[in-house]
Amino acid sequence: MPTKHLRPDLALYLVTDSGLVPEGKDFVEHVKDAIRGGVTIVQLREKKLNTRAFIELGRKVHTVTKAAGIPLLINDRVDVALAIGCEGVHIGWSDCTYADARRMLGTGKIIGVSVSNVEQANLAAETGCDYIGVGPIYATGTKPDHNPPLGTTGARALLEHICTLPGPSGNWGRDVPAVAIGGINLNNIYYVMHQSVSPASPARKHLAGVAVVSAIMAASDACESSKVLRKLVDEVPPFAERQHGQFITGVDFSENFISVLAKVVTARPMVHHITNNVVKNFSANVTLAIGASPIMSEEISEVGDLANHGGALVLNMGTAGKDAQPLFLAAMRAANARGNPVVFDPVGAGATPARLQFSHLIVSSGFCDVIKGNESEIRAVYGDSSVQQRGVDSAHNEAADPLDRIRIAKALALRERNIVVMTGVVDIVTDGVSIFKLSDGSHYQARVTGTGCSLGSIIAACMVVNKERKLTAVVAAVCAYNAAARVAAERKDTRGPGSWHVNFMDTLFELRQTANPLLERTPEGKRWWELLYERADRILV
Ligand code: 3NM
Repeated sequence: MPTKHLRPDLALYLVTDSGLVPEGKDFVEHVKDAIRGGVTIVQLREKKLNTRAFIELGRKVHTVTKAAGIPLLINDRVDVALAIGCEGVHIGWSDCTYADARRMLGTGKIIGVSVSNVEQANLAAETGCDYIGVGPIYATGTKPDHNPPLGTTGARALLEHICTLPGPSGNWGRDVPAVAIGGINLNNIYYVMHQSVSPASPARKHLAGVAVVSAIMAASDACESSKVLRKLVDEVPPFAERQHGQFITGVDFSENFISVLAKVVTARPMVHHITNNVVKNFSANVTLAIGASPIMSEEISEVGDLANHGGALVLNMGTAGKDAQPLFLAAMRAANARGNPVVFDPVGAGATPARLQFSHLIVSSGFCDVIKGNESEIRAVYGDSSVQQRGVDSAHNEAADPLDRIRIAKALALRERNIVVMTGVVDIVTDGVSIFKLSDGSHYQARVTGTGCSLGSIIAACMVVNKERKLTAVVAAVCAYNAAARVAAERKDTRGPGSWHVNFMDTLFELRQTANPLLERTPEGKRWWELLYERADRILV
């Protein structure tokens, strides 16, 4: 085999398990079909075969892979690889050592190593192996004795660590191709590929591809499954089509944000809400007032059809119990698959372990374009263990450390590659690169239930009509909401929360026709919005 295989294409890496092939299918034909579908490298992993049978099977598979011009590796068994004369081996930490494998195979063969944690990464770096398999990303029944799952967050942290390891070449960690493995299938490839890398990290490391066993071996049509998987690996996910974290200048922002509300009226986007019982009516009315179209369905069988309308999705876990999880996940995945913006409101995430777990499940199972919450909720989603909320109100005192609020919002946005809205007396909106500090609205917002949750509705509607500039859309939405709250509070006929509520709705309705209040200054002469920092590298927090 030519040496090009020393830098193998790991885009779709098939690891075999003949025990999973559907009844009536021939194993070698199944592998051949998978290669026709787009598999770029094969690892023969057969734990139950004796040596002779393993070699015989290996020879047959090698004929197929050679014909296709792709490498064949053998799991664990260097002797089998030598007997077949294939392109290399993959080893774990109970198999023969890298040094022994290299001595036996020589320099012209590929040796890949499994990496599940920092210790193994450090050891793998010392070997200078040709590629690494990082996993398991998710729990999997295919390897019952697997290490604890990393999730996309754990994988990202591990990849960033690997990126910094010099290894024998000095650049080993940056250059070594990494493939993710464990529980990967067509429902989660997008997230694995997209969220395991943080674009703003100085030590970012992209995955070279994914490795799968059951998603291909157990498929009734290996060619078709491989085609779909390969397409998902190669494609930019619909939810990530627009570049995240572009610098926004004050001028760029001013020129675009006023038009956002007008576009909502023209396009009348649908906003599918899965929200809490307390605010359904209010949120539906806010959505109507700004000119968008609300739907409050909680029917799991129609999430795909609703997503086909191309609107946005609001997920608010305010009163959601464990039973609601499948609905939340199905709706999020349907929206993600179509690139519809998703706003996640982790209500009370820091209040109980069940809510915390729910919020982490949502964030790790899909892509939320916006995570909107008060300081305690954002801290909880970020993983700050000092958070203990009482009820759903924030337990944090904003004045205590305003820079720390910004630091957390920015860190979460960078980690999730999305936009974070941290509400409070001062609202922070950031994509991790540009950071906006937004003027407060009215004290009535804290006195009328649903005002926090319904902010998600307007954010969602504005993003649908401004997908190219999501951050501008989100800032415009929050500005408009706060401006309406303030203008309503200042009306002469506002006597308390009840009349404010009515006037707030009217003001939102008026804003959609003329966004003029947003062009004016607040009564203190401030702008409604203030661009705090324009570039992440200039941010000291
Ligand atoms: N190695 P499936 S997980 C072979 O974490 C293997 O190193 C793993 O199977 C690791 O794609 C795994 O069916 C099994 O989940 C992956």
